[in-house]
Amino acid sequence: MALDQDTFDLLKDTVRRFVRERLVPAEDAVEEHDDVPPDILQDMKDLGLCGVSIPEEYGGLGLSMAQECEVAYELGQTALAFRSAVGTNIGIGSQGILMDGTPAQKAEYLPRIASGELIMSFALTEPDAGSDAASLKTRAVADGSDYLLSGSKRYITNAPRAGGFTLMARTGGAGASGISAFIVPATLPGITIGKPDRKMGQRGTKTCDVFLDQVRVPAANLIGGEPGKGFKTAMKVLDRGRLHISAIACGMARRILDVSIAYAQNRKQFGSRIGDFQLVQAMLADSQAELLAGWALVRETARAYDAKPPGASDPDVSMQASCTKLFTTEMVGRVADRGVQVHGGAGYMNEYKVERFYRDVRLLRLYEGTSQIQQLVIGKHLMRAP
Ligand code: COS
Repeated sequence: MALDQDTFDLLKDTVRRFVRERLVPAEDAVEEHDDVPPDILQDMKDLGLCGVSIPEEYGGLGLSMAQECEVAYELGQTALAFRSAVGTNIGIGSQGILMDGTPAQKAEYLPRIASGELIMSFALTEPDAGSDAASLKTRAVADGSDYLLSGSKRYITNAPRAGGFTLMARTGGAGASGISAFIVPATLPGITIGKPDRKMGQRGTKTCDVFLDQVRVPAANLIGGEPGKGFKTAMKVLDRGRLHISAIACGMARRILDVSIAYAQNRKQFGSRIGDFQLVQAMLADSQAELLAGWALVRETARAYDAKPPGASDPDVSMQASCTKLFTTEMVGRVADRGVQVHGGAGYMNEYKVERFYRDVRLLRLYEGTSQIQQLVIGKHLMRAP
């Protein structure tokens, strides 16, 4: 699946202009009100951003992973809350249905997710199951032609905005093979949305707990129609998500570098622009080199991702996706740290964008698998090699 090159070039150009002309000027409002203005969210939906990863037959734009990463790179160059508002529809909320859903599930949900009419969240994490996702406790007990779901989910991105959840629950015994994935409409009786989380950064992104108390979900909403497949679905979704986050990390590194260069060109000390001092140039140069390396890695891994059969998992590609997330999210952390350093004392002041971005990028090393989980995935893969 891929959009033809000419149409894609047009789309990318439109997104780039939209980011510069519409989103960047709204960054301060997002920070101040801790929300994405509804008219901007609507514009993002109208641009088709909720459906970039969904095939055209279901109303999406049908981008390849490589093309999606190019779009994510553009979206990464502004407050990360904008990307987050549509990010679960693009990735972790929709892809389980696309990869493993039945034809009826795809036909029912994907068009509404692609248009943004339905905001879909991904509910895997729980209070006692974060990195150790296979230990999740939310139970789904068969009851006639339904399942009854009870448990709690934590830090669920977009839950306050969501019309539905791709939700992992335990239908069988302990471990990964006892987990199933469900499509759970947010309006079902027994679902309670918790208070919005107060976070270090990324103001305007919405996360909270989701509680389920004997929520009656039709068996028809079991993704793929077969229990016990949910953990693998979640892992495949995360492989893809990790690449998307990597592209976002590179986009944000680009933005931080741009604001740091602009500052170094304007700020004068000792009678010169600070950017004329070699010690400042060294910081900018390190960030530029690391950004180029990270972005090349994203493009190469996205190419490998697109080369495998759609929806299939390939341990080599999973390992590469983990390498890419590990490198790029750690890289943007270093770029942000240097960005603050280039700004000197001003970099610690919240009227400078770099202070905000420094806090915002910290999350990238945590969600969709911490850096340490990426190291584990890579290490395990290497130790399996013959
Ligand atoms: N694609 C498809 N299948 C996968 C897979 C992948 N990327 N990764 C693992 N699996 C399969 C394994 O092949 C195994 O299947 P079999 O039992 O048939 O062999 C099964 O899933 C269990 O895998 P494994 O034993 O490796 O699972 P672990 O419990 O050791 O967990 C980690 C693996 C730690 C990698 C996983 O729990 C993880 O990614 N944790 C982080 C969760 C996360 O990212 N949370 C963020 C939430 S969204 S913000």
